Amino acid sequence: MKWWQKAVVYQIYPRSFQDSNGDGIGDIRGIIERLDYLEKLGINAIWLSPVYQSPNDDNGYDISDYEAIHPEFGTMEDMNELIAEAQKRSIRIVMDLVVNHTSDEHHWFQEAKKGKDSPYRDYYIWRDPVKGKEPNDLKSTFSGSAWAYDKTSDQYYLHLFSEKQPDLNWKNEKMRQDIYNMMNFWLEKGIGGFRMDVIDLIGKEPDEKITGNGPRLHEFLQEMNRKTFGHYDVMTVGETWSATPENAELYSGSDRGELSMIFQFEHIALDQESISKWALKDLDLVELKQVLSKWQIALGETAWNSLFWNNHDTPRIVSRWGNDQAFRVESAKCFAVLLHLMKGTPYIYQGEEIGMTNRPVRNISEVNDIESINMYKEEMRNGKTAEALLNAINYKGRDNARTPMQWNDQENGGFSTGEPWLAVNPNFTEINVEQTLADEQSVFYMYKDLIQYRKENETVVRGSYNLLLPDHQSVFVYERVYNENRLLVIANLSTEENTVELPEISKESTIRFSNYDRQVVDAKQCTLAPYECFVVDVK
Ligand code: TEU
Ligand code: CA
Repeated sequence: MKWWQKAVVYQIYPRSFQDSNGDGIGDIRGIIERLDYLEKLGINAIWLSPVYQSPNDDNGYDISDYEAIHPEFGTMEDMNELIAEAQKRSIRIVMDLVVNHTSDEHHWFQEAKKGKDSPYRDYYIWRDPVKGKEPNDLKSTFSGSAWAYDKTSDQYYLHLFSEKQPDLNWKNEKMRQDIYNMMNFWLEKGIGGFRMDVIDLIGKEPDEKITGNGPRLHEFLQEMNRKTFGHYDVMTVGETWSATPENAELYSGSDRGELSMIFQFEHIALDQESISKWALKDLDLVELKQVLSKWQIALGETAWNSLFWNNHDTPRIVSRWGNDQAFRVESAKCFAVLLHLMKGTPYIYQGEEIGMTNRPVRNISEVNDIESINMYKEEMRNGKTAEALLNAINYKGRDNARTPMQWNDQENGGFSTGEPWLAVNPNFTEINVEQTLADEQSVFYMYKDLIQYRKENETVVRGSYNLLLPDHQSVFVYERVYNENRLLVIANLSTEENTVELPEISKESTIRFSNYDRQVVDAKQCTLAPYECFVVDVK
C-alpha cells in the first residue's frame, strides 16, 4: 500500500484560512501558525489551493508565474518554511497544479499575443474567425463564448474559463516541457504531490467541440508521470468532471503510469435538473447511495477512490444535504461518518470539521465569485428574476465555501484583524474552532476520531464495500468487510425518526461511533433518531 491510500487530506483555501498581517487576506504565515491545529486533527496532507503569482481574476486559478508566490500570500521563503514545518508534523503539502490554462498576464501569453510569429503563439489555441464570428459555439464555464477576439491578429483564442484564463495548447511539445520543468522545480522542494486542476480538459479538440476526455489525454498524463512525479513518492489527484468508473481505471489503475486517483463529480451533480449547476432539484438519497456505491465497487480493487463532500467550488455539505439549523451538529457527523468509513482517500475542506455552513447573501453586490457574478448578469439579460438567481447562488454559489475560517468568537472570527476580503459568516459567534475544541461532543472530535480510526483499522482501508437497504429513502446503510472483520455503518439523513431492519448483530458486537450516545441496537427493529448515525464493529 502507498502512504496516500491510508492518508486523510485537508484542503486549504489560503485566502480564507488565516490572515497573519491584518490585510484581510489569508496567507502562508497564517497557515504555519495553524499547523498545530491540523496536527491535532490528525491529517496527513494539505491540498493547498493556488498561492502563485496571479492577477486574481479567478482567485489564483489564473496563474501569471508558476514559480513565484503572490505577495498577498507571502514569499518563497514562507513557502519553503511551510513545507518544512508541515514535514516536522508529518504533514505533506500537495500543490494545486493549474495547467489547463494560465493567466493572460503570464509572460507566455503576453508574448503569444504579440502576433502570429511569436515563438509562444502556439502555446495557446488560436483560430481564425468563421464568417466574421467565433470559430464555433463552445461555451465558457463562466458564461458566454469560450472564444475571445484578439484585434491585433484578427484571431480568437480559446478560454474554457474566464477571458483572463487562456487555454494552453497541450499539443505543443515545448510548452509541455516547460510545464514539466516547472513541476520538477516544485517536486525538488519536497512537496507531497499535486492536485491537478481540470486535468481532463488538456486533451481537448476544440474544433470538434471535445473538451473533457480528449483523444491524447492519457498519453499526456503518462508523459507527465515519466518526466516529473513518477520519480518521487508523491500523490497525484486529478480533478476530472468527466470521469466515469470506466475511464477512472485509465487515470488511476495501478499499472497505468498516470495518477494516484481522481476526483469524480457524479454525486455532486445529483441535485441539478440539467447540465447547469444552477438548475436546482432536490437530492434523491436513493440515487446518492447508488452513485457512491457504484464508485466504491468499481474502483475497489484495481484503482483508487477519492472521497469528498465539498470543496472550494461547492456549497457546504451540512447546508446542502444536511440540516444547518436544528440538526447541524448531528447531520455534520452523519456526513463525516459516511465518508470516512468508505474505501478511498478522504478529503476534508477547511471548516467542514467544525460544521461550517453556507453564508446566504441578499444582494448580488455581496457576491465576489466570478462564476456567480457572470451567471447573474447573463440570466438577468435572459429575463430571470433577481430573487430566483440569488436563491440559486445562496444554495450553490462558490462564495458559500469561501467565507473565512471561523477560529473564535472575537473580531472577524479570529481570521483577521483587518477587514476580510469576503465577509465572515455571522454565525462565527457560535460556530468556531475554539468552541468546537472545548466541547468533547463536537463535530471536530468526531472527525479526529474517524481519522485516528482509519490509521489503526485495516477494514476501513482495505475492506470490501456492500450497500444495504438500497431502496430506503432516508437511511444510508453499508458494511465494510475484511477477513473476519465487519463494520456496519448506519446514518439516518432525515429530520424524522426512521425504523429499519438491520442484519443480525451478535451480543459481543460493539458500537464504535455514535452521535446520540447509543448503547444498544435492536437489529430487527432499529429506530433511528433524526440524523442519527452509528457504527457497529460486528463480532
Ligand atoms: O474547477 C473546475 C470547474 O469546472 C469549476 O469551474 C466548476 O465547474 C464550477 O466551479 C462548479 O461550481 C477548477 C477549480 O477548482 C476552480 O476553482 C477554478 O475556477 C476552475 O478550475 C478554473 O481553474
Ligand atoms: Ca494577510
